[in-house]
Amino acid sequence: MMMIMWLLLVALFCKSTQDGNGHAALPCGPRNLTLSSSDQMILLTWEDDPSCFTVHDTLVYELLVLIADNQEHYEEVTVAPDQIGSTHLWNWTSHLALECASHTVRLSSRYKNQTSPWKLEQTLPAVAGQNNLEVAVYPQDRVFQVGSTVTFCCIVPTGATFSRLYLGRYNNANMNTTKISNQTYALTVYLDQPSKNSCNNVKCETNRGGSGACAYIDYPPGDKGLQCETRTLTMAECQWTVGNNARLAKTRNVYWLHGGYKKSECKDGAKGRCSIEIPVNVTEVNWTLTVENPLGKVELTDKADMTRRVHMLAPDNPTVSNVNARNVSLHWEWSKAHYQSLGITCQVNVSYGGTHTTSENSGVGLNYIILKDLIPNWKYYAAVRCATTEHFWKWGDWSRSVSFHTKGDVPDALDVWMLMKDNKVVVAWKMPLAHQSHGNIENYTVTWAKTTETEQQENTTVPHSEHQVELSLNTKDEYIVAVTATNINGSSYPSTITIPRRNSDPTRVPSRINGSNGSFYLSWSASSNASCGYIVDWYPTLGGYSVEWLKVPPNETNCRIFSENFKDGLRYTLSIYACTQGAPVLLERREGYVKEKGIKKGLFEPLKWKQQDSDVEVSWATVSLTNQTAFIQGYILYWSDNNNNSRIFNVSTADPGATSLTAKNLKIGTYTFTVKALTALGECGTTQLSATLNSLTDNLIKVVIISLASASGLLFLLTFICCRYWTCIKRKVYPPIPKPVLIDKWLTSPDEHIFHAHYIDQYHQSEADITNVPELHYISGAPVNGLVSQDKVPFVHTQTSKGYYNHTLRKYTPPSLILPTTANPSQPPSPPSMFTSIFPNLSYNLIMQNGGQQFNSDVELQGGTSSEGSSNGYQPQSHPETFTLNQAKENPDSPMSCVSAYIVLPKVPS
Ligand SMILES: *[C@@H]1O[C@H](CO)[C@@H](O)[C@H](O)[C@H]1NC(C)=O
Ligand SMILES: *[C@@H]1O[C@H](CO)[C@@H](O)[C@H](O)[C@H]1NC(C)=O
Ligand SMILES: *[C@@H]1O[C@H](CO)[C@@H](O)[C@H](O)[C@H]1NC(C)=O
Ligand SMILES: *[C@@H]1O[C@H](CO)[C@@H](O)[C@H](O)[C@H]1NC(C)=O
Ligand SMILES: *[C@@H]1O[C@H](CO)[C@@H](O)[C@H](O)[C@H]1NC(C)=O
Ligand SMILES: *[C@@H]1O[C@H](CO)[C@@H](O)[C@H](O)[C@H]1NC(C)=O
Ligand SMILES: *[C@@H]1O[C@H](CO)[C@@H](O)[C@H](O)[C@H]1NC(C)=O
Ligand SMILES: CC(=O)N[C@H]1CO[C@H](CO)[C@@H](O)[C@@H]1O
Repeated sequence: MMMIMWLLLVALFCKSTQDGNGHAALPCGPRNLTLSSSDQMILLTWEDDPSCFTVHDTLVYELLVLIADNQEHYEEVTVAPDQIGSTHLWNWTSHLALECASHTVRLSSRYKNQTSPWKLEQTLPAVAGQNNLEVAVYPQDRVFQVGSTVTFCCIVPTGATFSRLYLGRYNNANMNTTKISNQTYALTVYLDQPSKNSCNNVKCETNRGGSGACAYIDYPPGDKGLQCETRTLTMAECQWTVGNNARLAKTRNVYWLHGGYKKSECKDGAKGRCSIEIPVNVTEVNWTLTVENPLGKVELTDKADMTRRVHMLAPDNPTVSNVNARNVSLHWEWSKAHYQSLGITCQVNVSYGGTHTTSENSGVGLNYIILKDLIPNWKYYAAVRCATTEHFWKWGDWSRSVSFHTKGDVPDALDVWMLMKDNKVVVAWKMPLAHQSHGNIENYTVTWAKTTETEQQENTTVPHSEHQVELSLNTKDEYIVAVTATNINGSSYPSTITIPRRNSDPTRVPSRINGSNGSFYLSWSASSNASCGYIVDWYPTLGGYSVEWLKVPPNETNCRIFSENFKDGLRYTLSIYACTQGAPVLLERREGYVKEKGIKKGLFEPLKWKQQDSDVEVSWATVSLTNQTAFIQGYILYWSDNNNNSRIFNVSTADPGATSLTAKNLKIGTYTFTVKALTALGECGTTQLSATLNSLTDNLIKVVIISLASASGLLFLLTFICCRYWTCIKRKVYPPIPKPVLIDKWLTSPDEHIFHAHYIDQYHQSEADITNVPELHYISGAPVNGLVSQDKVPFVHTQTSKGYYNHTLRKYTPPSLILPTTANPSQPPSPPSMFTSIFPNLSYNLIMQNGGQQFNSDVELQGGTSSEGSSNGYQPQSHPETFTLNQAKENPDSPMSCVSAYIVLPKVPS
């Protein structure tokens, strides 16, 4: 481009020279040329020679700029005929600072392709002449816009050698250094980054030292978003976002704010805010902000009425007065007189802990608010802020926070409930929470009376640490119980609950419930009784009287129960009551686990076993609920032959109440028996037993030997008695002694048996009751059972259950059971039958006695290794007192009446 221009110039020159030589020179030309400069701009003015007034055609001025004798720029300025005679202005901006090199302008005119002979030339010399002694860099302290390309120059003193010219904190890739003359070097830089904090240094280094200049690189003003408001109603406070030239803005931006007829210079404009007095009697004002810097200028406006832009200051000096238990009043002051005539809405934030509540009130010059619904004896913080009611603009600043403590009060009424379990009545209440107690609870008072005799009240006081009390109430009466909590301020309103008659409460079999996600979900059918809703309560089925409850509104018939006290593997009883005006009515009862847990190993310890022919009955005690960490659905018995354990057999029952299982058709040998409980979680509670089965013949031999020994013993006894009472026998040759054939009679007194079975069943937990029984009952039961059970062998072999036990008790309980309690005498049977009866009787004994005694006899007899079993059997016989007593009260029809007759006769002869 430059080249083309240059060629053009040369051509023109040649032409004009030619013309000059070949044609008569035109008199028209420029005169009074002046050359001046501003920064890097050359300003040129000139006039037309008076001879030009004769020209009635377009006049052309040719301008040529030379930098350090090199042609740099050529331009033609056309002057229209009507403009001839005026002063002409022309300007041109050099890429180089004018100080760096001499700038020469040549001016000539041309008219009708004829160049004027008048050529004017003026030169702006370089600042640094040939004789400067210092290194100099230009331009100095200039502001440049980011994105522009600028040229710096360095003038080297005569004799010095240039080494380097660069812009500090800039990437060298953006810089090119060129040589302009022997002593002048130029640096061209593309400015892509703004200066940081201060200017960038342009440095020039030579072998005789260096020098530099400061260059500010920044953006034109970028401020925006002017918004004005007022806080005092006298000053408008305007804010805006300062542009990204904040660094330059601080030093070079000039801010002016106009509003109506007011004008204000913003000294701190770089902070983005400025204030100006609000003009009087002007409603809507154009608020204008002008920002200017060497790179540019912006104008921002915001049209607004300041009465609609009130941003109130914080209320002063908030204070609390009239502090009561549930309300206080909060006052504050206004420092600005203008506010007192303003319609104000104030918002109070009342807080405690993480809880916040707000309340609002309005009024002209509002300066107080009453805070209601506060919690007694509670510490609060309050702060207030306000805004204009009409033309709400924004909330003002929050006042300082003020704290206060409400006065105490009596506690809130308690949440009371009851628990009726194990014939106990427990009245429980929920501990009042801090916001319910309104002061430290000192104690609780429980008052109760029969609903029929409410004037006869009883009461008890419970310390504050307790939250339930057991009452001893008559089960046949309905009671009303009231509980109050007392703190230093007095007692709460009494909360009452009606305790129903207990005996009227039918026993219900609870249905099962399974928890999920650590909770129970309950739903029930609506009850017309439930006038005040429902109460759901729950407690561990075993142990303790800690009850928890939940109240459910009448329109709901389901709920989910959570409790932090829930434990996995613990059975809970859940009850649903209808809330009525009187006593709560039990609707449903459930039992279940939040989450079932596998039952631990050894659940059935100690396992017992008993061989019956080729069968083995493995039995265990009823599984205690305490050990049931899951519902037991049944049991399974596995067995395997230890010597030939290739196969494992099993038998199972789905009866959770079963206490034995029978393995059938076993061979002689050692077996391992394993009993497991069946639960929803699988088989668990594994308990093992190893047993060696004897051949049946061994048992038979034992039975025969024992029977023989017993028979001979009895024979001996009879002989002894006969010898002793020989005379008597002699005298009473007749009547003949009746045979003991009336065993049947014992069996046919079912009433007694049933009663006794029942008795035992009911009190089997009591050791005392049982320990009185065993010996007598053992013997006397033996023969009967022996006789009968022999016929009923299959019965014994069936898998046993509770039902089975009850059954056997009723059917086979020997009359002797009645002995200890009813003192009904029963004759010991003949020895042989007693002995033979021992084996079948075992199961019976097991039932009747809960102690370890029967276990011993059982096992030993089974194993056939102990003599204790038989000694047990013999004991009653060696007990003369019992014997005679029985005889004395003997029924004459009884098989042994013969003997008793002999004994009694001497005393009461017939
Ligand atoms: C330079 O000339 C342009 C027109 O050519 C004009 O708009 C501008 O104002 C002039 N600048 C100065 C500083 O005279
Ligand atoms: C002036 O010169 C131009 C080209 O140099 C030419 O086109 C034009 O006709 C000439 N005008 C006169 C009046 O000679
Ligand atoms: C510039 O330097 C060259 C060689 O260094 C020299 O020949 C020339 O005369 C110098 N020009 C001026 C104007 O001093
Ligand atoms: C410097 O010179 C190189 C190559 O001569 C050119 O590509 C680059 O654009 C120049 N940089 C500037 C800032 O002029
Ligand atoms: C404002 O207006 C009121 C009445 O409209 C007038 O009395 C008062 O002088 C005015 N004030 C100014 C400063 O113009
Ligand atoms: C405010 O400025 C707008 C343009 O920005 C103009 O139309 C309006 O007339 C001005 N109003 C006043 C009161 O100056
Ligand atoms: C219960 O607390 C009240 C209030 O402090 C007290 O007056 C009363 O004596 C207490 N009763 C008992 C039994 O401690
Ligand atoms: C205004 C001004 O300087 N005018 C001068 C222009 O030049 C002529 C001579 O060339 C002077 O006579 C004027 O005074």
